[in-house]
Amino acid sequence: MHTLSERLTNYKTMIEEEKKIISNNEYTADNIQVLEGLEAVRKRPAMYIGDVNTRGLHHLVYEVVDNSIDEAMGGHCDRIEITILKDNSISVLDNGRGIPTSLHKKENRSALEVVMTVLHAGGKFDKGSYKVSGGLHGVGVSCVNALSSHLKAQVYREGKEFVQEYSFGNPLYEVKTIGESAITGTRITFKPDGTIFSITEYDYEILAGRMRELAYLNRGITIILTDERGEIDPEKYRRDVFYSQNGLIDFLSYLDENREKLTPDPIAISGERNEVPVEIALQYNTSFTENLHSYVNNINTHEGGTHLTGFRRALTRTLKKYADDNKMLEKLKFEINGDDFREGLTAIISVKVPEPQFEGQTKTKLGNSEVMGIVDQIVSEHLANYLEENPKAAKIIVDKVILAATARHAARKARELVQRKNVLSGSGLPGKLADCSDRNPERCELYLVEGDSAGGTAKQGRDRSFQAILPLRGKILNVEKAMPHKVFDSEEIKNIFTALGVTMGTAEDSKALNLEKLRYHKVVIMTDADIDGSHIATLILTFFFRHMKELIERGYVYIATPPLYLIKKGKAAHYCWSDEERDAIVRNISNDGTGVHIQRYKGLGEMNAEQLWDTTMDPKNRTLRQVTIENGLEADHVFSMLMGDEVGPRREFIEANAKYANIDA
Ligand code: 0RA
Repeated sequence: MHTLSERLTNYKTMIEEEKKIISNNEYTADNIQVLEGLEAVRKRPAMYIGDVNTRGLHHLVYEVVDNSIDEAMGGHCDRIEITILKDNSISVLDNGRGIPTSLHKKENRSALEVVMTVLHAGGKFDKGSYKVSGGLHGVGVSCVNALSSHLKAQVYREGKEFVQEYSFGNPLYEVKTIGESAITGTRITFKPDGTIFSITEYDYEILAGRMRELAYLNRGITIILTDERGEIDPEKYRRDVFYSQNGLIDFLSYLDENREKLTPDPIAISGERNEVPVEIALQYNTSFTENLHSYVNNINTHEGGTHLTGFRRALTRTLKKYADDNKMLEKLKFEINGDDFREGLTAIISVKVPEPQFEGQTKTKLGNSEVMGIVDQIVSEHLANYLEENPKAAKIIVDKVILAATARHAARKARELVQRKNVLSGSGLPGKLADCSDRNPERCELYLVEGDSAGGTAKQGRDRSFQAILPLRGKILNVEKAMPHKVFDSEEIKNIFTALGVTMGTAEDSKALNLEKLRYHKVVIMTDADIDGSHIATLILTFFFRHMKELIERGYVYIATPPLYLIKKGKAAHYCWSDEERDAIVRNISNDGTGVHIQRYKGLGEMNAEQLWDTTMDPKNRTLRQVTIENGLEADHVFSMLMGDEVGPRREFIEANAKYANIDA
């Protein structure tokens, strides 16, 4: 394992490698960039941290915290404090050994300065040096320095406090000793460069989500997040302490908090082969969704990869063998397939790989082929033992698998019936759809509208060249709770599928959407601006999240925002979307408060076609909220909570988020 400390000693070798490459005449543009140092990061920041928007801004924090996590994984540190300061600077303090400040012989300057100002990882010359935790790009703290208008490094070590400050990555003075210290550790405080980032305000929830995840993935570390903006009174600072004693097992209970467990205890698997430690927690619940989360070096591998394949194979093979050996499948009249073994399964898979190869569109798919066999072997062994030792739980799990296979069989029949009917009914489009005339999906919009009456208004108000309307009757099916084949029975859901032009996923592979024939690139959910309306919007979103996730991932799903008030004085009319806006307008247009008429829109039905067009559908005036999945874990947690059995938390959440604010979290 190569932590920052080892990287420092590797540094000499890296320089020598660079020289070798230069003398071999392989001096390409890429290599020059590395040699140029931090200037390269400022020139092309997105290449190093992904983007210069919200994601990149938060990535800076992860990059710094990762170094402290590395120190903790080496057993030198157990506490990390992250503070958002008043001016949106970030301070990260750990109680590790402190970054060495002694003279780096080769460089003839302090090791601290080398760490802070020399670009290490991510390039060719970084072979063999990896970070166990590692941000997505693993670019190191020098990148953060390059992208900060100001950074201060404080080191507590050898009984002293050392300090060095930088401006845009350049040291302002040599490392100096400024006093004594009874503690050891490192504090990095930085202010992201406002000329590079389009957004400079930190989002507490985004940081909290990642810190919670890190605490679960690295048991025993206390991670404290504090927000010092806002309140003047320090007692009221927002603050969370993330700590997990049992790691992935705790993570699992958090994820499945709102699901009903099938067996009382989760299954924990851990082992190590060829310097690849593997840790897994899994548990079956009564839901019908498969919920797998995988990590490599603390990075969420959204696109899966070899570790996940190894896990799936071992799970299927081991469970199948156990069921066969115990003659539990004899009465079954049809084949069981891999998906059946994962219905209602929540699992977290965390591996540490010395030299991870990341592939895929978002570079979150593990490519190292050796990892597949390692995970497969460890899972097979542990799971086989578990099943032998826990026959009661084993029986419950196998019964669940049989139920899944049976339901899948029923679903296929239902789907075939639907498709046959569609072929018979001509165009195949739902009768309730008022389609648009344009046929270019990139220009076309489909409005999913709550209720026939609002649907009628929308049909009159729309621009029929590019806007299509599909009215939905009342509450659509709660896919979180319904058996999978019910999804194919639901009239409203069938209509959504057929209007969109995508084939309904097979139950064997419900996630393989065929978007080639997608007829609209904007799908707009339009419901009343009240609790019922937000519940309906959430039902529709849950359906998209579970059955058409790709639509959300591509940014095709939106929520319309009808106004809350119409304010009239004489002939002048103003719409407003919040109470504050209403008050401001009333103050503006009336000196005496007389002659002002305020209408509160309770539903879309209270607007006429022209008003609906003006406020909510006209691309020139409307505000559409794009639905995104920033954090798949949090999204899953929210949906399982909103749509699950527990009524209490749902009500609270919906009331607190009446504008659906957290659904696009
Ligand atoms: C290299 C060597 C040593 C500590 C660290 C790096 C270190 C780096 C960071 C970054 C954030 N927090 C950190 N804590 C420690 C120590 C080597 C030794 O003392 O022998």
